[in-house]
Amino acid sequence: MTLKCIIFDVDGTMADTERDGHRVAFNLAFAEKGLDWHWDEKLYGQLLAVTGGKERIKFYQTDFIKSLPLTDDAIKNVHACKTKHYIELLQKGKIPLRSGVKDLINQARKENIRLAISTTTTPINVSTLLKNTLGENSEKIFDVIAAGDIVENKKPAADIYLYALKELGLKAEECIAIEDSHAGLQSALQANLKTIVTTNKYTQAQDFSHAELVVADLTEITVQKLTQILGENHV
Ligand code: XBP
Ligand code: MG
Repeated sequence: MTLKCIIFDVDGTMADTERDGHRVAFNLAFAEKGLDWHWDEKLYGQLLAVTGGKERIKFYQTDFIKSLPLTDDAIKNVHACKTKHYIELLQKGKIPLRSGVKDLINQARKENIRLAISTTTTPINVSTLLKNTLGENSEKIFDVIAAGDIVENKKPAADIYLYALKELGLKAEECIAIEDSHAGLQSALQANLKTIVTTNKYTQAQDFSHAELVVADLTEITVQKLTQILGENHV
């Protein structure tokens, strides 16, 4: 099969957004909303077991503080405040792309390989990250940006990747997914996508069985390598 599209995850894959981005934004929102919550690096690493910021707040209530001070509407309100703070961090240029991401994107464009995004994060977080790392109109580089609440079930469910494939009009066999976490890998695998994993501090010890390749970053990954991987086990 010819490689037709590379589908990127965002958080932890395109950029190391969690520890110094989302986590900081959550804490700024908690303070602004008068909540005496503080998610330190270690606790946040545990909370990352649940994808989706709103779902993560709910998880913190049920499994950590074991009380439900915030209703679903209140969670939405706190999360909107967090997104505001996260975008400000991105606009200050605080979160660069990870090594190798820009080169791989440029290579794919040169070889007319399509690009897409499948992420759990809120859509405006994606557009702001792209604008502040790849330039004002860089969203147009991606034929499909599948993000956040556009699907009912977040990663590890396959929904976001199945949605992206449908919007792309491509079969899973024509694409490669690039992920950073166990949940993201499961999501891509359940959509029958061959997947490369690029690890980060929060995910390096997770289970990446059935990933085609696990790398520390994308500097070694070329379009040619991805094409080879897609063609392997060619029946
Ligand atoms: C990572 C997530 C997101 C972010 C927070 O998404 O699980 O929820 O942690 O963003 P991915 P929101 O790895 O799929 O890019 O608060 O906007 O959900
Ligand atoms: Mg991720």
